[in-house]
Amino acid sequence: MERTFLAIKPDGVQRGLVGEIIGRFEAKGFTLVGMKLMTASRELAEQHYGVHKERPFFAGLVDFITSGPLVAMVWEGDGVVASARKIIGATNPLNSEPGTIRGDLAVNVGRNIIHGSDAVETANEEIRLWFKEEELSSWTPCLTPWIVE
Ligand code: IDP
Ligand code: MG
Repeated sequence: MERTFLAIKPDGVQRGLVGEIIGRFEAKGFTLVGMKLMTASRELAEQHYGVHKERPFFAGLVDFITSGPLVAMVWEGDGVVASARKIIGATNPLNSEPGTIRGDLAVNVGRNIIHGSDAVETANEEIRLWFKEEELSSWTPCLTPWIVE
């Protein structure tokens, strides 16, 4: 089953939006298979955002993402990687459509409250980076037959 890595960034945690954000993925019908509140080390943040290391915002991004607790999560479901990106919205919240998490809850690209993996392969790498296998639970919600035929 397809899985994606999502993280409610320190701004989302500080703003008290954890429940609101998780609720959107629950209500959609995806399955939560891993979750932890943690403060990321610089090493972890630099690895996670390694693809951006030459960008001018990289140092500030690492400072920000390590500045306090975030909520790291793994969600499961058919098509969850691309669907979660749509639910999250465009990177710059001023361009994110209303109805998306960033479109509804954020205004600044450096404070866009949530991360979501951008492809299945990236998702698998990010899940391995952030979680140990034993931290993930494979389970079938009892509502599944009412959500997936
Ligand atoms: P994504 O989070 O929508 O996948 P990416 O382009 O992968 O967006 O950028 C990773 C993160 O880096 C963004 O979510 C945002 O927090 C930050 N970021 C991207 N572009 C900028 C920028 O121009 N200024 C400040 N931060 C940026
Ligand atoms: Mg990205």
